[in-house]
Formats: sequence, structure tokens, C-alpha cells
Amino acid sequence: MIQLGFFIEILSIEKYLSEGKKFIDGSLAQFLPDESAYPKSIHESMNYSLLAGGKRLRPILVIAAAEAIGGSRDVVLPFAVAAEFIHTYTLIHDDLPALDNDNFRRGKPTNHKVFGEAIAILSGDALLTQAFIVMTNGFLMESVPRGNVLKAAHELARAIGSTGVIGGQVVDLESEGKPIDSQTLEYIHIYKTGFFFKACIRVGAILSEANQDQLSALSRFGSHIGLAFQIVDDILDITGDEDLLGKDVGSDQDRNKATYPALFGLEESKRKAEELVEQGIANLGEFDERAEPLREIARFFIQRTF
Ligand code: GRG
Repeated sequence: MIQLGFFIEILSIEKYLSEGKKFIDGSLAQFLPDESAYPKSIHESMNYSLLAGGKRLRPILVIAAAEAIGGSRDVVLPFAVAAEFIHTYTLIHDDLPALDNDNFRRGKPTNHKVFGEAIAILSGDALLTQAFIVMTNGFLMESVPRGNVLKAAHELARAIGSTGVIGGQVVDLESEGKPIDSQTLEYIHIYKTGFFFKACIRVGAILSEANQDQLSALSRFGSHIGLAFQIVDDILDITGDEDLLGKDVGSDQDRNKATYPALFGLEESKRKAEELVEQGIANLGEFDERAEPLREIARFFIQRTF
């Protein structure tokens, strides 16, 4: 049994994630320009990728981390939504012909296939910008000390720049078709994917006034499960179902990308992901049952099929 904060009691992680997704999906529109706002094409393109689906794991982690230390989902909601805007921007850009050149994402044709490359690039840029508009709006400043809002925005910005997600993406690109060692592979996975997950967890905690010990424990938890998530992503690119994943599988191999299964094999990669999740959860020993959703989300990371 998992307690989802104070507002709902639920039976399983599946239910927790679907409730969280519903909450985020229902909140996105209030933080976006109206789809009919001029110029319409960019707002349609932003909405297209945002509303195409997605598990909403990053916003759910912002909320779960806040609730693990007694915070409120309503207070952290703008940052949770901003995390999804940022994530969707990375997906739109990652799918572009200059990068992965993918045809499907979230079960639909990729943004550039529908709106063209120029609008897809601008749509990613606009979503990233919108995230910062949302994070720094007045509404949040009324419920959280301003210093914490600034710290949380800084935290997310640091995770996604050239010394975070973009840096990981660059090393990933530059490593295509080349043999790389396990340290470089780990760098790519931690920077490209792990930092952002860790930042979402830290943001939820910072906005909820976590103390230094809580923040350090949550950071270690986030580092472990973020890397595990990307290892499982590599595995699913081989063993996953395209309909469930909503995207083409086999693309890593087609592009001759270094992945955990390519370097260590499928079984060893699964073992490594499981070990990381257990090590991550071990950092939450001082947290009470309000951290149960975080623990279960971590376990979902290695059990997921989509
Ligand atoms: C600026 C041109 C330009 C490109 C940037 C930032 C970037 C390109 C790429 C980011 C790297 C990236 C997309 C990493 C993959 C992370 C990942 C595993 C995404 C899938 O996440 P899920 O499974 O997706 O949570 P859903 O659809 O469920 O939200």
C-alpha cells in the first residue's frame, strides 16, 4: 500500500503513476500560452508533443520528493510542469534529423515530421523558455521562500546545460560508431539522463525546505536511479515492444551507439540496473512511509516495459 501524500490512498505503483500522470496532464494547460494565441503554429507544435502522452516521470518525481519530506504537490506543481516542458523539449530536439532522426515518439509522428524542422527547433526552444517563465512566476514566490525558488531554478538549469544533459548528448553524438570504454558510457548516461532525474528530485526537496542530510540522501538516491533508468532504456531498445514504447526500437544498434547491453550484454546490464536501484533505495533509510512512492518509482524504473 502506498500513501500518495495526504490526498489519496492507493494500492499500487501503477495506480500512483496513473494518478500522478492524470494530475500533471490536467495541469499543463494552465501554464501554457493558449493554443490559438498568435502565432498559432508554434503553440500547436508545443502542444502536439506535450499532449502526445509520456509517463510524466520527472514531474511525478518532483512531487514524490516533496511529499517524502512533508511538502505539498500544489506548491511544487509549477516546477513539476516545468520539468515536463524541459523534458519534452529534449525529446523534440533529440528526434531531429541532425540528431537521432526518429520518426515516432510517444506513439505519434515526431514533431518535425508534422510541423517541419524549423518549427520543431523553435518549439523545443519555446518549451525550454516557457519552463523558466513558469518556474519564476509570482504564484510560486508567494508560497516558497524566494531563495529556494532561485536555488531550485538554478538546480534544474545546471542539470540541463552543457555540463549536464547537453554535455551528455554531445559525448553520445561524438561517440557514435566508435568503440568507447565503460567510463565514457557511464558519463553519457549520467549526464544525458541521470542528472535531470536527480535535479527533479532535488527540486521537489529544496522547494519543500529539506535539510542538508535529507537533500544529500535524496541526491544519492537520484544519481543511482537516474543511471538505472538509462540502462533500462538501452535494454528496452533491444527487447521492448514498439507499440508499448511508442517509438521505433533498434535505433541504438542502427546508429552503432555504445550502450550497456552492447558493452556488457543484456543479463549483466539488467543486473547492474537492479543493483543501482537497490543501492539508491538504501539511501532512504532515514525516511518514513511518505518516501514509499519514491522507493516504488525506483523499482518501477527496472520493471517497466514502456
Ligand atoms: C539542443 C539540438 C539540441 C539537442 C538537445 C538535450 C538533447 C538534445 C537530448 C537529450 C537527450 C535525451 C533525449 C536523452 C534520453 C532520455 C530518455 C531516456 C528519454 C525518454 O524518457 P521517458 O521514457 O519518456 O520518460 P516519456 O515519453 O515517457 O516522457
